[in-house]
Amino acid sequence: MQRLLEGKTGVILGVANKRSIAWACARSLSDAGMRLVFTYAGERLAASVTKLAEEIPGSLVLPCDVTHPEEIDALFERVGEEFGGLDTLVHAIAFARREELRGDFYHTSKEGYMLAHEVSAYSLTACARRALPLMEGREGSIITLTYIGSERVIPNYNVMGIAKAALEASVRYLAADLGPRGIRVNAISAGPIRTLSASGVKDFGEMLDNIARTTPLRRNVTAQEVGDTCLFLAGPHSRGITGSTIFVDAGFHIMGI
Ligand code: NAD
Ligand code: 0WE
Repeated sequence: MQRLLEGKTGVILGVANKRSIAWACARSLSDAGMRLVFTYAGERLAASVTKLAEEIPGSLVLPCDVTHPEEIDALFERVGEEFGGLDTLVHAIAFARREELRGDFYHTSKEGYMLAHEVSAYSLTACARRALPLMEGREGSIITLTYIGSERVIPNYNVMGIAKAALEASVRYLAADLGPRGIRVNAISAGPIRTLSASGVKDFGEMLDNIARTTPLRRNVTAQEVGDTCLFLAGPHSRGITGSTIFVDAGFHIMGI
C-alpha cells in the first residue's frame, strides 16, 4: 500500500460499530497513512467507538451529536488545537425515526421530516462551515454518503429519500462555494449494505438478493469497496472531481429493469 495520505488529518463522523461504512472509510484512509479523529453521537456510543479507535494508531475520539451545535463547534475547535489544520472530512451519518421509514410517505410528520433533514442533510453544511478555516489552502476533500432513494422511489425509504436529495444538492452548492478555496466536495452513492442503520429495515434481505441477481456485477457491494472510493476521493487521484455523486453500487443505477 502506497502511503499516499501520510501527514494528512481526517475527521470521520458516523462510526457506530465495525460494520459502519464510516469504519470501512477509516480503515482505507488509515492504511494510506492518514491520522484520524473519530466522533460518536451520545455517551451510549463512547465506549464502543473508543474501543474500535484503539485499532487505529494515533487516532483521537471526540463527542459530536450533530443536533447539538455546540458539540460541532467544540469538535472543530479541538481539531484545530490538536492538529492546526484538517485535510479530509467524512460525513457518514443519517437518521430518521423508525416510524417514518415504513408505510406511505405522505404520513411523514413535520417533526420527523425536520429531524431527518437536520441529521442527514443540514449537518453536512453545519460541519463544512466549521471545517472550512482548518481546511483552507490544503487541497482538502469533503466526502458524504448517499443512496439512490434520493432520485428514485425505494419503498419505505420515504423521508430519507427527500433528505438525501437535499444532501446531494448541498454537495453541489458547497462544491461551488469551496472550490475557489481549494476544497472539493463529493458524495458516494452506495448500494445497500448490512449495517446497524439497515438492520430492521423491512425486506432488506430480499432487496440484497434481488440486487445480486440483477446488477451488472451480479452481486452486492461491500463496505470496503465504499471505503476505497472514499480513499480515492480523499487523495490526489481525484483532484479533478468536485460536486459529484459517485455510485458504488455494482452498476444498479444504470438498469431500467
Ligand atoms: P451506521 O448505523 O453504522 O451509521 C450511521 C451513523 O449515524 C451512526 O454512527 C450514528 O451514530 C450516526 N448518527 C445518527 N444520528 C446522529 C447524530 N444526531 N449525530 C451524529 N451522528 C449520528 O450505518 P451506515 O449504513 O454505515 O450509514 C452511514 C451512511 O451511509 C449514512 O449516511 C447512510 O445513509 C449511508 N448509506 C448507507 C447504506 C446502507 O445500505 N447501509 C447505503 C447507502 C448510503
Ligand atoms: O440511509 C440508509 C439508512 C437510513 C436510516 C435507517 C434507519 C433505521 C433505524 C436512517 N434512520 C434510521 N432510523 C432507525 O430507527 N440506508 C441507505 C439503508 C437503507 O435504509 C432503508 C433502505 C436502505 C437501503 C430504509 C427503507 C428502505 C431501504
